[in-house]
Amino acid sequence: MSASPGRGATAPSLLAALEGNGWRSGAEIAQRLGISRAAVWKQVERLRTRGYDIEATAGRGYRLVGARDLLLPEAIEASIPASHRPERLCGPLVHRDSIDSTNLLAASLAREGAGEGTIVVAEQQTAGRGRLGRSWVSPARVNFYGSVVLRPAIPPLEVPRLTLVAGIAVAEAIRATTPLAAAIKWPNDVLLDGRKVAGVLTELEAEADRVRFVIVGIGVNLNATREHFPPELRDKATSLALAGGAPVDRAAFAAALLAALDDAYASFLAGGFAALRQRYEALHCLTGRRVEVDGKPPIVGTVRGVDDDGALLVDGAGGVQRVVSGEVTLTTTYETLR
Ligand code: BT5
Repeated sequence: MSASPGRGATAPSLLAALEGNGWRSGAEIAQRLGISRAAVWKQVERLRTRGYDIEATAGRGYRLVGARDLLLPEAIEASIPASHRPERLCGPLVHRDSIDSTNLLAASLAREGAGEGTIVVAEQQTAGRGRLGRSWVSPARVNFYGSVVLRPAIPPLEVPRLTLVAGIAVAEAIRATTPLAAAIKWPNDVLLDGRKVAGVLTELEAEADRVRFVIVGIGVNLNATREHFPPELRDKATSLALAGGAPVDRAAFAAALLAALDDAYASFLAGGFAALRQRYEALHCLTGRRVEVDGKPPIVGTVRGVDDDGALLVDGAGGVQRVVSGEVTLTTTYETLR
């Protein structure tokens, strides 16, 4: 994924060569990677500066002592199954230890010409953003924060559908990597037992009828504890570890998420949201629920699902109405959402 067009063409990484916690001689690694022993040493140094603890002993070689579970491109790539060849999200994969917002860096890279499939991930965000000026709590080294650059040939009005596409990918990745029944709350929340575990922020730069680029930003709480959330969020937010009781391998989750997003995005490009509607409905937890959608006037009614354009169908006093944007609240309690 790093600099090559397809993951299949990516050279084997040093991390992959060190996998398994045993000693590997410099000569063995050099041969496997097709590089010199001096180059192996350089790569070891590079990984060390990026948080990996690699022992080096004369006569024995190198040993990976304990990767501090980071979202490094090498670690994410090593977790992607060989059977998954990305169609669109082929990288490069840019990693930052700390950043204001992955969406902002992805947008500036896109303005400088970064291609579709460029991915930015960070260990921490100092100004993580939600929708409408809200913020996204982004503590260091426990969660996933990532943004992808997309350049779809669709009218700007259809871009909000990509939020739903990303929601499918998040919920499917959670279901694929944990026993947890993640559900989507239209349009952009992913919930576990009614608590928010992930959010999607889709932003675009466009001319009147042409999209220049779209940034799809995804935040997923992985190993955050209650203490990582401010008090006002502790009953509304959760993480995979909090809900499932087991810590999550963050790089492996990132790999599953990127593969699911690549897959859902390819279906979207081929058949529009209509091609994904059933997948969305299967994960959507509002259908059949009484809701209120803010607006003037607010719409109150029972959710009948989503249509082929991704609009929420709300059956209220005036018949079924299509909702294309707005905040949806349940008229029953939030905690009952599953
Ligand atoms: C979202 O906004 O749900 C979109 C979140 C997108 C975050 C990603 S992280 C990578 C990329 N870079 C960014 O800067 N952003 C994206 P919204 O629907 O407006 O929800 C925001 C609300 O969710 C806040 O007002 C809080 O109530 C709640 N919230 C904030 N941080 C949270 C967290 N970590 N987990 C759960 N809920 C949170």
